[in-house]
Amino acid sequence: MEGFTQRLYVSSDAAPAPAVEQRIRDRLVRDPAAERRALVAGLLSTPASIAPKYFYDARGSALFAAICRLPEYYPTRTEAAIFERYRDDIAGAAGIGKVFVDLGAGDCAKAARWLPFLKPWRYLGVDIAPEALAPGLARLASAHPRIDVRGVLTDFSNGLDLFRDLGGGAATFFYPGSSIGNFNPVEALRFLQTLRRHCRGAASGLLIGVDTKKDATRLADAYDDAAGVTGEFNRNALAHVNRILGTDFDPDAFAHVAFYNERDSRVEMHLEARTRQAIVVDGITRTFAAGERIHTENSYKYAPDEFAAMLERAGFRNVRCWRDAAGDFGVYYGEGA
Ligand code: AVI
Repeated sequence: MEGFTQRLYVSSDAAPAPAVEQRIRDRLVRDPAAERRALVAGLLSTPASIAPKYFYDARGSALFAAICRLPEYYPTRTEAAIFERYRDDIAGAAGIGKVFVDLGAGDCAKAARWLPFLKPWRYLGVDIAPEALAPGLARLASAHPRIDVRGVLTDFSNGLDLFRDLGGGAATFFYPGSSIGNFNPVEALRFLQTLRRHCRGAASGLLIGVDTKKDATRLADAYDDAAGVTGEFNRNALAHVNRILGTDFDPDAFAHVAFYNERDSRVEMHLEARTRQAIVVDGITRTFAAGERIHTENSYKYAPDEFAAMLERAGFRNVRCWRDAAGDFGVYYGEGA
């Protein structure tokens, strides 16, 4: 069901805070049969694939949080350091008093650091999962009673329509964590164009964090850590698939494989059968030969001039980029024209 629930949401210090559900507009299109069909088709194809969204059940989300703290996984802390160091400068580029749209908000923690600097009149957290978003919104609302705190549940890998949520004014779109890298370049450009269409002139804009192309060994290590956390994260997709399809994958029968594909500028993750595996998928026996792989993720990397050009192709103007001293990660702001 779509729409904020009946009672009007009034943001004022005197009014009681509305319940969390009232702040969240549910736009998730739930079609479990179609999702199941796509998942089965991916497993029965050669090469087989599982979409990366199947990493993120409760255990997978906890493993991803652990990945973000790993010594080898530099993107999260490098981006955070760029934000800390250039916060005033970035806020000066983005401007204050707009709608702050947090794409892939999770528990809203990354965005929370920006609110005192950008002073939005409305915060809009957008995510596919209500579990972290609802408490995150509640925390923000109680810490910032003057901000109109709202959420939208949607899967924006299938497109985005937030026009009704922007209140007709300028907005700052925030898309951190190099999540854009999990789209292929064609999808990424399309998504940036969609964001650009949501912008109301140059007062709106996009603040986005993107991982940079670099030495293949460092990239491979970031996705294949010594403690094996990313391997567990990758294998956990099989446990999640088992629950959805009733299959009997043994996650430990698959090895985690991660490498940088230099030609396509992407880190690839795969699960490789250690021995022959025969899995019944929807009544069909799918045999994986020893050494056969299931492709689970691509994470595209961009040189700063490439990504700035992509933002410009999508229609953003006056693109600026802030980087760490080693040039490992880029934070970009582009004005919506
Ligand atoms: C969520 N996304 C940006 C991460 C990435 O780096 O592509 C997912 C990830 N996969 C393995 N480690 C991190």
